[in-house]
Amino acid sequence: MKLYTYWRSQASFRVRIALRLKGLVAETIALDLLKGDQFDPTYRALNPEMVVPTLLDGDGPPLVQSLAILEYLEEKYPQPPLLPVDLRARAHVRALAQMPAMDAHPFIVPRVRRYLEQELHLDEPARLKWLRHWLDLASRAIEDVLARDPRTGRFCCGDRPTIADICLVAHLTSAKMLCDSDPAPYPTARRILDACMQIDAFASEHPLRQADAQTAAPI
Ligand SMILES: N[C@@H](CCC(=O)N[C@@H](CS)C(=O)NCC(=O)O)C(=O)O
Repeated sequence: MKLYTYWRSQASFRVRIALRLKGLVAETIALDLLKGDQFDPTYRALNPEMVVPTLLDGDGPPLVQSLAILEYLEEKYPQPPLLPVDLRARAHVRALAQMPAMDAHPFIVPRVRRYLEQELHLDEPARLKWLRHWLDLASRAIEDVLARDPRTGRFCCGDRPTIADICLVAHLTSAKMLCDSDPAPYPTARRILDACMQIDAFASEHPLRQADAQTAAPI
């Protein structure tokens, strides 16, 4: 397996955690999104959206879109499971995963930040305000769901990590790194983040522990 990744990428972080939880090892190929490696024609042939992650597994076509990759890994390598058994609980976990991944993350990706800066000429404080707004809005909604749902346990749904936890950890980590957003106002989400970070698959794939983070330009 080969994984095209970027140290600070929230979507790549999701896939790195899932691979580790499943005990799978992928060779990682780091792209520098700030330098524009994603626009290289060779990479574009693999991933026409010019985004990371892309996963190559065997000779088949490239796998793209992190949530689709998580579902692919779940179906191909079912142990340990990253979705609960109960049908309603599966929908609940998928919904919790989609809240940050689909309703917040698209607002904060590099191409949107570039557009705000280069086309709309927003200064850095205004761009940070934008990031905080969308990230905190999702954190608030996720906290409200987690705090009131009886299925919330040590993790987002019960006592083993699922794709909801993967997406929550990636979201809160991005919020901290990109705009110093503090998880303290979201106590349930923060408690789950702490529980996840005690698991090696989460901790060892943290963006700051990636080899390409060491050589990266300051944020
Ligand atoms: N929905 C996609 C998002 C992919 C995405 O936007 N990735 C970002 C990094 S987290 C990226 O590669 N951005 C490149 C750019 O915006 O130029 C997924 O979950 O895989």
